[in-house]
Amino acid sequence: MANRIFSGVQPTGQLHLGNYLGAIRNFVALQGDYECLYCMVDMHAITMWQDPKELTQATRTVAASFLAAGLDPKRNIIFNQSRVPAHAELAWIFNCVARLGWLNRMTQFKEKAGKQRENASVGLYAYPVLMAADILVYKATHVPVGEDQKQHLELTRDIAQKFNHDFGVEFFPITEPIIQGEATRVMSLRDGTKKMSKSDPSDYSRINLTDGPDQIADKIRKARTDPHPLPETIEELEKRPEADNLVGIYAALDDITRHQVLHHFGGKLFSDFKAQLIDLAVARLGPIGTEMQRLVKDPDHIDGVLANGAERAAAMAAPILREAKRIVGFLGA
Ligand code: AQP
Repeated sequence: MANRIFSGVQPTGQLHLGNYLGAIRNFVALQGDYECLYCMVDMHAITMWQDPKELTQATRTVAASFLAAGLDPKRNIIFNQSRVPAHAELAWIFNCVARLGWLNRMTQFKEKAGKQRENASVGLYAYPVLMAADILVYKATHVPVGEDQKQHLELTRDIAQKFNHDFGVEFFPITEPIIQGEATRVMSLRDGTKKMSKSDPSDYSRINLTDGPDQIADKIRKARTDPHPLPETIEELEKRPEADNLVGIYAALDDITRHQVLHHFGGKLFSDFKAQLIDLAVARLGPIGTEMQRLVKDPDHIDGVLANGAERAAAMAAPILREAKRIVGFLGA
Protein backbone atom coordinates (compact mmCIF):
# COMPACT_ATOMS: atom_id res chain seq x y z
CA MET A 1 0.00 0.00 0.00
CA ALA A 2 1.26 3.50 -0.86
CA ASN A 3 2.28 5.65 2.06
CA ARG A 4 -0.36 8.18 2.90
CA ILE A 5 -0.31 10.86 5.59
CA PHE A 6 -3.21 12.40 7.46
CA SER A 7 -2.91 14.94 10.24
CA GLY A 8 -5.12 17.63 11.72
CA VAL A 9 -4.96 20.77 13.80
CA GLN A 10 -7.91 22.17 15.75
CA PRO A 11 -8.99 25.66 14.74
CA THR A 12 -9.19 26.85 18.32
CA GLY A 13 -7.33 29.78 19.82
CA GLN A 14 -3.84 30.90 18.89
CA LEU A 15 -1.49 28.52 17.12
CA HIS A 16 1.78 28.34 18.98
CA LEU A 17 5.35 27.15 18.77
CA GLY A 18 4.32 23.70 20.08
CA ASN A 19 1.85 23.22 17.24
CA TYR A 20 4.53 24.36 14.82
CA LEU A 21 7.46 22.26 16.05
CA GLY A 22 5.37 19.23 17.06
CA ALA A 23 3.23 19.11 13.94
CA ILE A 24 3.09 21.77 11.21
CA ARG A 25 6.82 21.89 10.52
CA ASN A 26 6.90 18.13 10.12
CA PHE A 27 3.98 18.32 7.67
CA VAL A 28 6.14 20.51 5.46
CA ALA A 29 9.10 18.13 5.68
CA LEU A 30 6.94 15.16 4.66
CA GLN A 31 5.17 16.69 1.69
CA GLY A 32 7.64 15.42 -0.91
CA ASP A 33 7.74 11.79 0.20
CA TYR A 34 4.10 10.97 0.89
CA GLU A 35 0.62 11.63 -0.38
CA CYS A 36 -0.57 14.06 2.31
CA LEU A 37 -3.90 15.26 3.68
CA TYR A 38 -3.78 18.11 6.18
CA CYS A 39 -6.96 19.12 7.87
CA MET A 40 -8.46 21.82 10.07
CA VAL A 41 -10.44 19.61 12.39
CA ASP A 42 -13.38 21.91 13.07
CA MET A 43 -15.59 19.02 14.21
CA HIS A 44 -13.04 18.27 16.92
CA ALA A 45 -12.96 21.94 17.86
CA ILE A 46 -16.66 22.01 18.79
CA THR A 47 -16.21 19.27 21.39
CA MET A 48 -15.55 22.33 23.59
CA TRP A 49 -17.64 25.52 23.18
CA GLN A 50 -16.52 27.70 20.24
CA ASP A 51 -17.95 31.03 19.26
CA PRO A 52 -19.21 30.43 15.68
CA LYS A 53 -17.61 33.54 14.15
CA GLU A 54 -14.31 32.81 15.87
CA LEU A 55 -14.41 29.19 14.67
CA THR A 56 -14.78 30.32 11.05
CA GLN A 57 -11.96 32.80 11.45
CA ALA A 58 -9.70 30.33 13.26
CA THR A 59 -10.25 27.79 10.47
CA ARG A 60 -8.89 30.31 7.98
CA THR A 61 -6.03 31.23 10.30
CA VAL A 62 -4.90 27.60 10.67
CA ALA A 63 -5.11 27.21 6.89
CA ALA A 64 -3.00 30.36 6.57
CA SER A 65 -0.42 28.91 8.96
CA PHE A 66 -0.15 25.75 6.84
CA LEU A 67 0.40 27.78 3.68
CA ALA A 68 2.74 30.26 5.37
CA ALA A 69 4.84 27.41 6.80
CA GLY A 70 5.38 26.12 3.26
CA LEU A 71 2.66 23.57 2.49
CA ASP A 72 1.83 23.53 -1.19
CA PRO A 73 -1.94 23.20 -1.74
CA LYS A 74 -1.37 21.51 -5.10
CA ARG A 75 0.88 18.76 -3.78
CA ASN A 76 -1.13 18.31 -0.58
CA ILE A 77 -4.83 18.12 0.16
CA ILE A 78 -5.68 20.93 2.58
CA PHE A 79 -9.28 21.15 3.79
CA ASN A 80 -11.60 21.52 6.75
CA GLN A 81 -13.05 18.37 8.23
CA SER A 82 -16.74 19.28 8.38
CA ARG A 83 -16.85 19.60 4.59
CA VAL A 84 -16.26 15.88 4.15
CA PRO A 85 -19.17 14.01 5.77
CA ALA A 86 -17.39 10.66 5.37
CA HIS A 87 -15.46 11.43 8.60
CA ALA A 88 -18.68 11.55 10.63
CA GLU A 89 -20.15 8.50 8.92
CA LEU A 90 -17.14 6.31 9.58
CA ALA A 91 -16.94 7.69 13.12
CA TRP A 92 -20.38 6.23 13.82
CA ILE A 93 -19.27 2.77 12.69
CA PHE A 94 -16.17 3.14 14.88
CA ASN A 95 -18.30 4.24 17.85
CA CYS A 96 -19.74 0.75 17.62
CA VAL A 97 -16.29 -0.87 17.38
CA ALA A 98 -14.45 1.04 20.14
CA ARG A 99 -15.06 -0.10 23.73
CA LEU A 100 -16.03 2.16 26.63
CA GLY A 101 -13.11 0.80 28.62
CA TRP A 102 -10.67 2.01 25.95
CA LEU A 103 -12.06 5.54 26.02
CA ASN A 104 -12.10 5.61 29.80
CA ARG A 105 -8.31 5.39 29.73
CA MET A 106 -7.79 8.47 27.52
CA THR A 107 -5.80 11.01 29.50
CA GLN A 108 -6.70 13.98 27.27
CA PHE A 109 -10.39 13.57 28.12
CA LYS A 110 -9.54 13.41 31.82
CA GLU A 111 -7.40 16.56 31.55
CA LYS A 112 -9.90 18.53 29.46
CA ALA A 113 -13.04 17.46 31.31
CA GLY A 114 -11.32 17.94 34.68
CA LYS A 115 -13.68 18.08 37.60
CA GLN A 116 -16.61 18.96 35.28
CA ARG A 117 -16.72 15.42 33.88
CA GLU A 118 -20.52 15.13 34.10
CA ASN A 119 -20.81 18.38 32.22
CA ALA A 120 -18.36 17.53 29.41
CA SER A 121 -19.85 17.01 25.94
CA VAL A 122 -20.35 13.50 24.61
CA GLY A 123 -18.25 14.68 21.66
CA LEU A 124 -15.26 15.37 23.91
CA TYR A 125 -15.47 11.80 25.17
CA ALA A 126 -15.81 10.34 21.66
CA TYR A 127 -13.08 12.65 20.25
CA PRO A 128 -10.48 9.89 19.74
CA VAL A 129 -13.00 7.77 17.81
CA LEU A 130 -13.62 10.63 15.36
CA MET A 131 -9.85 10.99 15.11
CA ALA A 132 -9.56 7.32 14.15
CA ALA A 133 -12.18 7.90 11.45
CA ASP A 134 -10.31 11.00 10.17
CA ILE A 135 -7.24 8.88 9.62
CA LEU A 136 -8.73 5.61 8.44
CA VAL A 137 -11.32 7.05 6.06
CA TYR A 138 -8.27 7.71 3.87
CA LYS A 139 -6.46 4.50 4.94
CA ALA A 140 -3.62 6.77 6.07
CA THR A 141 -0.50 4.80 6.92
CA HIS A 142 1.32 7.53 8.86
CA VAL A 143 0.28 10.39 11.13
CA PRO A 144 2.74 13.14 12.13
CA VAL A 145 1.76 14.43 15.58
CA GLY A 146 3.19 15.78 18.81
CA GLU A 147 3.91 13.44 21.72
CA ASP A 148 0.56 14.30 23.37
CA GLN A 149 -1.37 12.51 20.63
CA LYS A 150 0.43 9.19 21.01
CA GLN A 151 -2.31 7.61 23.11
CA HIS A 152 -5.00 8.61 20.59
CA LEU A 153 -2.94 7.06 17.82
CA GLU A 154 -2.76 3.81 19.77
CA LEU A 155 -6.55 3.85 20.01
CA THR A 156 -6.74 4.31 16.22
CA ARG A 157 -4.62 1.20 15.83
CA ASP A 158 -6.83 -0.72 18.28
CA ILE A 159 -9.97 0.29 16.37
CA ALA A 160 -8.47 -0.74 13.01
CA GLN A 161 -7.36 -4.05 14.46
CA LYS A 162 -10.73 -4.80 16.07
CA PHE A 163 -12.66 -3.85 12.91
CA ASN A 164 -10.43 -6.09 10.80
CA HIS A 165 -10.69 -8.92 13.33
CA ASP A 166 -14.46 -8.69 13.94
CA PHE A 167 -15.31 -8.69 10.24
CA GLY A 168 -12.53 -11.09 9.22
CA VAL A 169 -10.91 -8.65 6.79
CA GLU A 170 -7.54 -6.97 6.25
CA PHE A 171 -9.14 -3.67 5.37
CA PHE A 172 -7.82 -0.86 7.54
CA PRO A 173 -4.05 -0.31 7.87
CA ILE A 174 -2.40 -0.24 11.30
CA THR A 175 -1.30 3.37 11.23
CA GLU A 176 2.13 4.46 12.46
CA PRO A 177 2.64 7.73 14.31
CA ILE A 178 5.51 9.97 13.20
CA ILE A 179 6.73 11.77 16.30
CA GLN A 180 9.98 13.38 15.25
CA GLY A 181 12.34 16.21 15.99
CA GLU A 182 13.88 17.62 19.16
CA ALA A 183 10.65 19.29 20.30
CA THR A 184 7.88 16.70 20.21
CA ARG A 185 6.48 18.12 23.45
CA VAL A 186 7.13 21.83 23.83
CA MET A 187 6.44 22.97 27.38
CA SER A 188 4.96 26.19 28.75
CA LEU A 189 7.44 29.07 29.08
CA ARG A 190 6.02 29.69 32.57
CA ASP A 191 6.17 26.11 33.83
CA GLY A 192 8.50 23.48 32.39
CA THR A 193 6.24 20.66 33.58
CA LYS A 194 3.12 21.81 31.65
CA LYS A 195 2.56 21.44 27.91
CA MET A 196 2.56 24.66 25.87
CA SER A 197 -1.10 24.97 25.04
CA LYS A 198 -3.60 27.22 23.27
CA SER A 199 -5.90 27.17 26.26
CA ASP A 200 -3.35 28.37 28.85
CA PRO A 201 -4.74 31.66 30.21
CA SER A 202 -1.25 33.22 30.28
CA ASP A 203 -0.11 34.50 26.87
CA TYR A 204 3.43 34.49 28.31
CA SER A 205 3.25 30.69 28.48
CA ARG A 206 3.49 30.36 24.71
CA ILE A 207 4.95 31.91 21.58
CA ASN A 208 2.11 32.43 19.11
CA LEU A 209 2.87 32.03 15.42
CA THR A 210 1.53 35.55 14.86
CA ASP A 211 3.73 37.16 17.55
CA GLY A 212 6.01 39.89 16.22
CA PRO A 213 9.75 40.15 17.00
CA ASP A 214 9.20 42.30 20.12
CA GLN A 215 6.66 39.88 21.59
CA ILE A 216 8.88 36.89 20.86
CA ALA A 217 11.85 38.61 22.49
CA ASP A 218 9.83 39.68 25.53
CA LYS A 219 8.39 36.20 26.09
CA ILE A 220 11.75 34.46 25.77
CA ARG A 221 13.41 36.99 28.08
CA LYS A 222 10.71 36.41 30.67
CA ALA A 223 10.68 32.61 30.22
CA ARG A 224 11.20 30.88 33.52
CA THR A 225 14.64 29.37 34.14
CA ASP A 226 16.59 28.21 37.17
CA PRO A 227 19.47 30.30 38.57
CA HIS A 228 22.32 28.04 37.35
CA PRO A 229 24.29 28.29 34.11
CA LEU A 230 23.29 25.93 31.30
CA PRO A 231 24.20 22.32 31.99
CA GLU A 232 27.00 20.56 30.11
CA THR A 233 25.41 17.14 29.71
CA ILE A 234 22.06 15.69 28.60
CA GLU A 235 21.74 13.83 31.95
CA GLU A 236 21.98 17.12 33.85
CA LEU A 237 19.67 18.83 31.37
CA GLU A 238 16.95 16.24 31.87
CA LYS A 239 16.76 17.10 35.57
CA ARG A 240 15.99 20.76 34.76
CA PRO A 241 12.65 21.03 32.92
CA GLU A 242 12.77 24.73 32.00
CA ALA A 243 16.34 24.51 30.69
CA ASP A 244 15.47 21.30 28.84
CA ASN A 245 12.52 23.00 27.16
CA LEU A 246 14.48 26.03 25.95
CA VAL A 247 17.39 23.89 24.75
CA GLY A 248 14.92 21.62 22.92
CA ILE A 249 13.28 24.63 21.26
CA TYR A 250 16.68 25.95 20.17
CA ALA A 251 17.69 22.56 18.79
CA ALA A 252 14.44 22.13 16.87
CA LEU A 253 14.53 25.65 15.41
CA ASP A 254 18.16 25.27 14.34
CA ASP A 255 17.76 21.65 13.14
CA ILE A 256 20.49 20.37 15.43
CA THR A 257 20.49 18.07 18.46
CA ARG A 258 20.24 19.08 22.13
CA HIS A 259 23.71 17.66 22.49
CA GLN A 260 25.04 20.12 19.92
CA VAL A 261 23.27 23.01 21.68
CA LEU A 262 24.92 22.04 24.98
CA HIS A 263 28.26 21.68 23.28
CA HIS A 264 27.98 25.35 22.33
CA PHE A 265 26.17 26.83 25.36
CA GLY A 266 26.99 24.44 28.24
CA GLY A 267 28.31 26.45 31.23
CA LYS A 268 27.12 29.78 29.76
CA LEU A 269 24.59 32.11 31.38
CA PHE A 270 20.92 31.94 30.45
CA SER A 271 20.99 35.62 29.48
CA ASP A 272 23.55 34.86 26.72
CA PHE A 273 21.69 31.79 25.58
CA LYS A 274 18.33 33.58 25.53
CA ALA A 275 19.73 36.41 23.39
CA GLN A 276 20.77 33.84 20.75
CA LEU A 277 17.49 31.97 21.08
CA ILE A 278 15.58 35.22 20.47
CA ASP A 279 17.52 35.87 17.26
CA LEU A 280 16.93 32.32 16.07
CA ALA A 281 13.21 32.30 16.92
CA VAL A 282 12.63 35.68 15.25
CA ALA A 283 14.52 34.53 12.14
CA ARG A 284 12.54 31.28 11.87
CA LEU A 285 9.07 32.41 12.97
CA GLY A 286 9.03 36.03 11.78
CA PRO A 287 8.51 35.25 8.08
CA ILE A 288 5.76 32.73 8.89
CA GLY A 289 3.87 35.24 11.04
CA THR A 290 4.18 37.95 8.39
CA GLU A 291 2.97 35.62 5.64
CA MET A 292 0.04 34.47 7.83
CA GLN A 293 -1.02 38.09 8.38
CA ARG A 294 -0.91 38.64 4.62
CA LEU A 295 -2.89 35.51 3.80
CA VAL A 296 -5.70 36.09 6.31
CA LYS A 297 -6.41 39.38 4.58
CA ASP A 298 -7.45 37.37 1.52
CA PRO A 299 -10.14 34.99 2.85
CA ASP A 300 -11.41 34.22 -0.67
CA HIS A 301 -8.08 32.69 -1.57
CA ILE A 302 -8.04 30.54 1.57
CA ASP A 303 -11.66 29.50 1.09
CA GLY A 304 -10.82 28.46 -2.48
CA VAL A 305 -7.91 26.30 -1.29
CA LEU A 306 -10.14 24.61 1.32
CA ALA A 307 -13.02 24.02 -1.10
CA ASN A 308 -10.68 22.43 -3.62
CA GLY A 309 -9.01 20.32 -0.93
CA ALA A 310 -12.38 19.11 0.38
CA GLU A 311 -13.45 18.01 -3.08
CA ARG A 312 -10.29 15.96 -3.53
CA ALA A 313 -10.53 14.54 0.00
CA ALA A 314 -14.18 13.54 -0.47
CA ALA A 315 -13.33 11.73 -3.71
CA MET A 316 -10.57 9.80 -1.94
CA ALA A 317 -12.74 8.89 1.06
CA ALA A 318 -15.85 7.82 -0.87
CA PRO A 319 -14.75 4.35 -2.08
CA ILE A 320 -13.14 3.53 1.29
CA LEU A 321 -16.29 4.47 3.23
CA ARG A 322 -18.48 2.55 0.76
CA GLU A 323 -16.36 -0.57 1.22
CA ALA A 324 -16.40 -0.21 5.02
CA LYS A 325 -20.21 0.03 4.92
CA ARG A 326 -20.40 -3.01 2.66
CA ILE A 327 -18.19 -4.97 5.06
CA VAL A 328 -20.49 -4.02 7.94
CA GLY A 329 -23.50 -5.19 5.90
CA PHE A 330 -25.27 -1.91 5.21
CA LEU A 331 -27.74 -2.41 2.35
CA GLY A 332 -27.15 -0.09 -0.60
CA ALA A 333 -23.46 0.53 0.10
N1 AQP B 1 3.11 21.68 23.30
C1 AQP B 1 3.15 20.95 22.20
N2 AQP B 1 4.33 20.41 21.79
C2 AQP B 1 4.40 19.66 20.64
N3 AQP B 1 3.31 19.41 19.86
C3 AQP B 1 2.13 19.93 20.24
N4 AQP B 1 0.90 19.89 19.69
C4 AQP B 1 0.03 20.59 20.47
N5 AQP B 1 0.67 21.11 21.53
C5 AQP B 1 1.98 20.72 21.42
C6 AQP B 1 0.59 19.19 18.44
O1 AQP B 1 -0.03 20.11 17.57
C7 AQP B 1 -0.95 19.39 16.75
C8 AQP B 1 -2.26 20.10 16.71
O2 AQP B 1 -2.76 20.23 18.02
P1 AQP B 1 -4.29 20.45 18.25
O3 AQP B 1 -4.62 21.86 18.08
O4 AQP B 1 -5.10 19.54 17.44
O5 AQP B 1 -4.41 19.89 19.67
P2 AQP B 1 -4.21 20.40 21.07
O6 AQP B 1 -3.37 19.37 21.71
O7 AQP B 1 -5.58 20.61 21.57
O8 AQP B 1 -3.42 21.78 21.07
P3 AQP B 1 -3.23 22.56 22.39
O9 AQP B 1 -2.44 23.75 22.07
O10 AQP B 1 -2.71 21.70 23.46
O11 AQP B 1 -4.70 23.04 22.71
P4 AQP B 1 -5.51 22.93 24.06
O12 AQP B 1 -5.03 24.07 24.85
O13 AQP B 1 -6.93 23.08 23.60
O14 AQP B 1 -5.20 21.61 24.68
C9 AQP B 1 -1.03 17.96 17.29
O15 AQP B 1 -0.25 17.13 16.47
C10 AQP B 1 -0.41 18.08 18.66
O16 AQP B 1 0.24 16.87 19.01
